Amino acid sequence: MSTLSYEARSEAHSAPVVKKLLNIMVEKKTNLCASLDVNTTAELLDLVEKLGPHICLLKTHIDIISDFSMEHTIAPLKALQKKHNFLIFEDRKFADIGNTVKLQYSSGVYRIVEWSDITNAHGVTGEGIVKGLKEATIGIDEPRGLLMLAELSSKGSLAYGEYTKKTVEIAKSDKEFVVGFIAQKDMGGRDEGFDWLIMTPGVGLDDKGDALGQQYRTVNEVVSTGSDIIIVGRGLYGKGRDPVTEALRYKEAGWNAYLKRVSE
Ligand code: 5BU
Repeated sequence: MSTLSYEARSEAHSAPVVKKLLNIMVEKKTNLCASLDVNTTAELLDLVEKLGPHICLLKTHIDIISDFSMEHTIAPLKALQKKHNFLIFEDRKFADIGNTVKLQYSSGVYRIVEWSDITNAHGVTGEGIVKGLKEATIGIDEPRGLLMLAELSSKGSLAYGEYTKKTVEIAKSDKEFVVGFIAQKDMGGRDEGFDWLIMTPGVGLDDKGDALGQQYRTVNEVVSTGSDIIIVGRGLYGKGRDPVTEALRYKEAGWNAYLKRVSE
């Protein structure tokens, strides 16, 4: 795993979207990504307004929003992004042939490529998925990055061993566009000149999991095994929780775990 500081990694990195993200992390002293799986635009914007100052990244599942529109959801979200300085990661988990994912990324109702800095894809369909998604970014002015899904947090996940290794191989096919992994631990690559970002969901300080197969690990566990960005959802906004209080708690835990890792 990387024991370099986020500053050093930003300076050396070749992908503009990674530089941008690492710089935000350094500036705001946070490696917290808020994962906001809420049903309405109002709830989403309200949480983003509150949590914006404490996060480096906002993770969305935009197809959960029942009253979605580019005008009333995305435009105000982009304004909040500008105000609070974070990147957006649509957790779309693309998983089709190159030609289809290119269309899914760029068109339809959501036009994800137009507003989301980062998105992700499964390796199951092979290398064409990276090429297809990359083609959709042609003509987009802002830098875009892709994460490959190397491992999942859920119980019984099939993404391990050989599958994970092969997914890492797919990531090597495009050094500029594939910027890292959704994974539970470091995926190596530094000896071959890759400095992938590891983003980790399934992080919770108070719960062990949920009734539908989610499994939580603590902030210290995931950062000490290589996670660069902690993805926290219901730990922040779950029933009875005050999102700002929790965001500050996870932000501090994440930053301290990072400082500990780089000092060792
Ligand atoms: P939670 O409320 O912190 O459990 O939400 C976790 C989020 O991360 C949720 O949006 C999932 O879709 C997402 N997720 C995950 O939990 N585990 C994974 O392995 C992947 C994504 Br990939």
